[in-house]
Amino acid sequence: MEKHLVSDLPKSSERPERLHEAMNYSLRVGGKRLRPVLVLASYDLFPGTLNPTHAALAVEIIHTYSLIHDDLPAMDDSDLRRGSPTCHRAYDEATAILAGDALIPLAFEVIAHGYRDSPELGLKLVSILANASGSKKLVGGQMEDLLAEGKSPEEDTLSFVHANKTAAMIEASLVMGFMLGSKGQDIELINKVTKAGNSLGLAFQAVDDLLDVTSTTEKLGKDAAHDKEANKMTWVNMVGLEKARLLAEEYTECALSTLREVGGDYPFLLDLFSYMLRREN
Ligand code: GRG
Repeated sequence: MEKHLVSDLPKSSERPERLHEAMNYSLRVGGKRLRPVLVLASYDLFPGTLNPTHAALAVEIIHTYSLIHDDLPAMDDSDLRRGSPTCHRAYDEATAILAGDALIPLAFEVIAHGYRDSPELGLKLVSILANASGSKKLVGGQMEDLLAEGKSPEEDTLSFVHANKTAAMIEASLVMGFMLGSKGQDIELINKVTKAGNSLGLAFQAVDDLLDVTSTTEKLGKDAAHDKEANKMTWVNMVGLEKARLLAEEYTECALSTLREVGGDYPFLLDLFSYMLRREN
């Protein structure tokens, strides 16, 4: 993945250099690469003949754009991301906006080019990624998250935000990887993978909420206690630490049991799901 993040991106030396530098900066500065690993591991459940790397790269590109824009002064106004200055701090606000903007079409270009010999599948992947990152999912979740700041917690809003801002991209990662594999046409299995991805995404967000209050800025590579300061609606604010931890465990358990129903070569993914519950950043 790291190799492709170097070889498959516009070079920083290409004009406009500042824009390409900023795009490369945010993509290479770090990050767990969780979503691309989910794409690759989901493909490995029932491997086929197609290369899942392009889909994995596209998902990480969209995720990175969303982080760049989320960090902007108009949104979370964060100084630190992936252990380094945020894009607008390392460059400037206009460059960060444009870097995020340019990453969106790049992701779709990576898919269109990578799967040009399997156009039908390529179109399905474009559609899944566009849907997961669009106004009803990622961007919609972000909108409701911003609208909810400072308001008293409501379960309906919290569920909407978590399902769409966070879980949709995690779910899409698993589904895209699976669809590239040899059982990628099996609707029943796709539905199970979707369910596992949704549960995993909700568990991921519950852990994210917990880490915001239990971890440090150094460990997280982003500002700790940020949710509290911004008066964000989180599980911790809503039900407290203990119950938020229980929720994370329940969602993880659901993801694990659904994954077992999917079958295939799942030991790595099972370990990854469990690690995600124990993660420290
Ligand atoms: C600006 C459209 C738009 C959306 C922003 C990414 C995002 C939505 C908000 C970031 C804030 C946040 C806590 C989101 C939920 C969880 C999440 C996506 C965390 C970041 O993902 P990680 O931990 O990050 O996988 P790395 O850096 O490891 O890739």
